Amino acid sequence: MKTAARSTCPHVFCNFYRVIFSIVLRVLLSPEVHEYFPQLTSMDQFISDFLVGKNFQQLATNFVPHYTTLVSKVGGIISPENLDRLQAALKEAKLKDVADIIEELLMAAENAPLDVAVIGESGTGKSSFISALQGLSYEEEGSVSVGIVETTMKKTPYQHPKYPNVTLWDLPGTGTPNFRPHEYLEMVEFAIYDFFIIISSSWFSLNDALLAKNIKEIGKKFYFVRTKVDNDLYNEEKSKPTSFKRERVLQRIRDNCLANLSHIGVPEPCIFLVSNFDLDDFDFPILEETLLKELPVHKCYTFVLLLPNLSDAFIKMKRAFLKEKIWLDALKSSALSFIPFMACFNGFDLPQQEKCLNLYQSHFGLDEKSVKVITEKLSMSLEEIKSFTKSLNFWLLVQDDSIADKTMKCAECYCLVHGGLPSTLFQFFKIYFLHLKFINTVADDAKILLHKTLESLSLGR
Ligand SMILES: Nc1nc2c(ncn2[C@@H]2O[C@H](COP(=O)(O)OP(=O)(O)O)[C@@H](O)[C@H]2O)c(=O)[nH]1
Ligand SMILES: [Mg+2]
Repeated sequence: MKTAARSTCPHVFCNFYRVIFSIVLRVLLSPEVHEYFPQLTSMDQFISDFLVGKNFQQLATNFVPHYTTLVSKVGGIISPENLDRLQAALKEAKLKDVADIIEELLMAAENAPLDVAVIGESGTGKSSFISALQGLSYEEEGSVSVGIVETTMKKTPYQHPKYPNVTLWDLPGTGTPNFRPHEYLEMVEFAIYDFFIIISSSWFSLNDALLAKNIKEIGKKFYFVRTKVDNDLYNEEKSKPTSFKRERVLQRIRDNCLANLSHIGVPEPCIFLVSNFDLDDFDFPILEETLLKELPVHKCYTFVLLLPNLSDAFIKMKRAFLKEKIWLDALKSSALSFIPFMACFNGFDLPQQEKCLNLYQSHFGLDEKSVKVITEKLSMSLEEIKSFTKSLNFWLLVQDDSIADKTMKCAECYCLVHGGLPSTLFQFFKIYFLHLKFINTVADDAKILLHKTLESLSLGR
């Protein structure tokens, strides 16, 4: 939520409106009506208590246990050290510090550059892997050229189409007989990459192992990705139709790669089997989860957003990160609201809200362009898709009763203590709950569409 000047303050809130507002509140909050009100989550309650100006010492004590329930299993935007900083500032009611720390963390998370190096011989599936990470099909404009034999020794950057701070680097192969890993890493400017992915579609070579050792020595992470396992399965099934067992074939590939890499000197290599044509199958989801666990905290937000919606678990993870961001933004605005003359709350502006919804749709692959691709995949019209989803209708979301109900509930808490509520604060709660509604609905729809797509794929197989 962007900040804008706070136009009204509690002290100058017009008496007339205060009386009217209290009457409306009393009616709305009568026990009969109250029963139907949706419950606030503990995080919503935290924001509400914060704005009321409750005991900050107590809020500081509650902060970390509350925060851990908010984030996904791979963690959140805030590292343990920064959690301590925030908690300390809260405890001493240093609200400007609270706002500054949150601002710093959000800026770092949103602007963190991510540079991924992809290395492998020509033909192993590097370009296909990069396209897959970009979420682009081969035919799409801006996608990487697949099936082109490399003739240069240059590295090629591919900027992610949705997230400009993410660059996927196609690095030249390591296939020369007198390969010198040290010189190679110097040539490709190893320091700029967050991690290296070494790709092979058959055996990993001695050069790959030498490279891995050198990458480790310079303190960077590497992962081995064995592509085209769909081909191996297909060939094996064709050649041994009666004894074919999918898991056994995959285990054999994994064991072979492990034995081969250990033999050429890579201790405990991390190997992921993938098919660039079928990312939700095989080890691609585990690869992404592993990368997330090992990335520095401030880079996780960027990485999570770029992940395609391959499974319920990934959609859940994206939802958790985005909800955390909304919550931190709200906490920052709340902290600033205590500081005189500080701009803190946005007005409720419908076009602005629609833009926000569009952004969340884009994060979950439900933007106009992606929905068009889905309609083609499912052989459905846009109207049919809209009949079982909710997030494609902005007005339906804005007019949702639960947002007004939750806003009233927070307003009640504030009014009980202060006797009235500035209109800017009312709008703040409305925007906060609306954004949470956007995320939950878009994520639910992403799940529904994922399942429909998987169903239609399995029927077509
Ligand atoms: N079956 C299968 N084919 C793949 C896979 N990845 C790439 N390919 C095909 O392998 C060929 C070479 O792929 P490309 O991405 O251009 O490899 P690069 O030279 O390493 O960039 C192309 O025909 C791709 O369609 C995969 O996982 N499975
Ligand atoms: Mg290529």
